[in-house]
Amino acid sequence: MNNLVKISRDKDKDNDVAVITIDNPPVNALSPGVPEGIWAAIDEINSDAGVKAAVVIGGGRTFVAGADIKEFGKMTSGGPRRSLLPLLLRIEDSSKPVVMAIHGTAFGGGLELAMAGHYRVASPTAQVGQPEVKLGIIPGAGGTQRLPRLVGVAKAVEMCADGKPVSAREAATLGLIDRLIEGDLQAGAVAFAREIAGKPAPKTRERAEKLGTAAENAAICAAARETAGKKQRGLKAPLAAIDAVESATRLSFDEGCQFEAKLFTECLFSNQSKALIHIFFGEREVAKIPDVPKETPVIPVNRAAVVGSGTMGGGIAMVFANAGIPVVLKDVDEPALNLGMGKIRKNYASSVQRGRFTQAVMDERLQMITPVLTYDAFSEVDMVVEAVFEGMALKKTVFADLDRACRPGAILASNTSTLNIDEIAGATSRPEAVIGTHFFSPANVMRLLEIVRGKKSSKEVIATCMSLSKKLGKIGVLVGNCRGFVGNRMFGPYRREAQFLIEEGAEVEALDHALVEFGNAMGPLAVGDLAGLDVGWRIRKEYRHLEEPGIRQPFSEDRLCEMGRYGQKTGRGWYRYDDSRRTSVDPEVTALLRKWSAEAGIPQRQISAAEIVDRCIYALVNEGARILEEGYALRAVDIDIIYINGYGFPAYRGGPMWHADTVGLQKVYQRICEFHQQHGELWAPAPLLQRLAETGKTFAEFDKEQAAAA
Ligand code: 3H9
Repeated sequence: MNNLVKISRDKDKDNDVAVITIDNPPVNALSPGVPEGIWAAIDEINSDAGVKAAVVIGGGRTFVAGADIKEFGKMTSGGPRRSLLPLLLRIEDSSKPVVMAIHGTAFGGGLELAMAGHYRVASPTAQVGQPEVKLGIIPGAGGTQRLPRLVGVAKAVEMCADGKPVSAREAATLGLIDRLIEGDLQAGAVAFAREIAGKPAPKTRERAEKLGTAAENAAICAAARETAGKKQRGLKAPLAAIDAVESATRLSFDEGCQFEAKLFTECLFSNQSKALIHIFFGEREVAKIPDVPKETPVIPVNRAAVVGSGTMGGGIAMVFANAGIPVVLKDVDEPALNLGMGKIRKNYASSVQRGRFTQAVMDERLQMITPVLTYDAFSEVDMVVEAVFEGMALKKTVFADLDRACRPGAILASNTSTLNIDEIAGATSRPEAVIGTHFFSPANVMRLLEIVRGKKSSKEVIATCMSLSKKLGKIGVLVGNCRGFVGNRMFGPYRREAQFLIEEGAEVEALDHALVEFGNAMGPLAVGDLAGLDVGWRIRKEYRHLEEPGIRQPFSEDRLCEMGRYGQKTGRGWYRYDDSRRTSVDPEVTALLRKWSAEAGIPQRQISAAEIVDRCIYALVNEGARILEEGYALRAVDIDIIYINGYGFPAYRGGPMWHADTVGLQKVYQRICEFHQQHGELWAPAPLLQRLAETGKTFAEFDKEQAAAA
């Protein structure tokens, strides 16, 4: 044993149950030393005649949350399997029965450890799961072999392929948990251990009653492969996980473990796994703001308000209501407010219909939203999010009103997606209370929240918004106040290149297809149609005076807008849509594009999918590098998190900056230099990219250097 694993005796009179406590905060990961400590504890109880049974429990807030992910990058072969697999056999072969006592989470290697015990008991609030696919790997310590033996092949395939946890209650009905323990888990587990002591101890690896027939399993696995192909398009690990679970039904336990090991190792050393692990840590890193320490006081947000009940405002009101925060929703007149509330009701009703939650939950959430026409109730709220039309004059009027209506100390946030937060703050007498909270559409679904720091936003206001984002189920990323902030500023060059390519001869559908094949959720033109082409058109008109003369500008989208083709909402945009929103290529657009390009004198040519991807994705990378150097994003990983959670960038590529690192920055830089020569100044390489490429460094190394210097 060591300081990570402790052994003690239960306190009651018999003193015959040993309690093995794993104590490796914060989540009891199976870091080096933990498997060794458990092994020594199992040896000790086996050689102690006074011990009849043992309980393994996690110290602190959880059982074991899995293998130590930080160790994965250091692995040269096989990873933590080498210490875990033999340990699990050792536990299963223990002559004294071992009861695993689960609270918090038993994830990944944690659940694999639990399944090697002879029995499992759990607190009703615990969760168990094999989330490895989310890290681009599969269970590697026998999970794909023991889980189907306990819960059957269908459930094991589901749990290993989609990675979602199941509650302890469900696990109990599945046979994965033997008893739920209300109250003191350790006391309940010890009592349970005493009940089973002396009885035959079942070894999971020797059980076969739930493995089913080959024919049943073939159909289950085929259906799972089809689902994974659609829902986790492009990801390799879910398919490997299905193969591994299926092997349990045709191979012996030992052979199945060897097969699992081969697939685990292939996944562990893949680019997909490296990218997904980068995202796992990145999602936690973005919460760390160098000059806003963890201890910064936060303002309790118990009541909120939203101004504007349009698509965004209504969605934001739902976000507060869903998190249990009462919210007043204001609009200018009855018809607008009724329309907004109607949309919210429809939205909730469709969730009830799909079985996401019950009618009672819907009613409760609706009651949290109070529609209002005046600012009277605003004196009671702790935070307001303004979500009116995107225009500076209107925003300033609203903020001046808020300044009068809200109590001192309330946070005044704007959902602007492009406008200057400092200028908006200037309309109030309290710029320190003003901040941007840029939600993404649909606000109640998308995880990203860009939190825009104004020059005078106070640290308390920043800390509150960062911590609130978690409560609202969002991932908050702090960004600086530049035009379009981080996400939309990068999206500009990306969509610009998409239009240029179309104007140079690429087909509408071929362009979107190339980027969907790359892994993006949707192509840029289809995204434009979904969001409404008129949104960008209005913004471009507002900023037209800033365009530099003599620099090529795309024109096709503006022309479509001039014709009233705004996208899905008008039935026509880049594509044509029928009443049920089925999409088809519009020959009229193809003809118009050829005509407009000929008039503009743009030579037409065949454009490959590879060029489409390079032009669009490297436009993101180049702008991302500028943003990073100018300090509007704190880290390259922040940009990656923004793109994955707000713009449908494939997580298995790790975000645009990580993707560029993976391709190699020299290669990316060279390609950008070629585009610079061919297409002019818009492609001038970002100085940071040039510097990193020339010194053989990566964006990830840049992040590390910046952190070390801070
Ligand atoms: C695996 O097990 C493979 C097996 O098949 C074995 C193969 C041989 N390792 O999320 P939080 C850190 S793969 C290292 O903010 P929460 C995390 O980075 C693994 N570190 O807390 C953070 O650090 P910091 C399968 C880990 O309460 C701190 O702990 N398991 C690990 O919101 C707190 O984390 C998983 O995929 C880890 N395994 O959520 C589970 N886990 O404070 C991954 C966390 O420095 N973990 N950290 O930023 C989770 O899902 C959540 O952390 C959990 C707690 C739900 C457990």
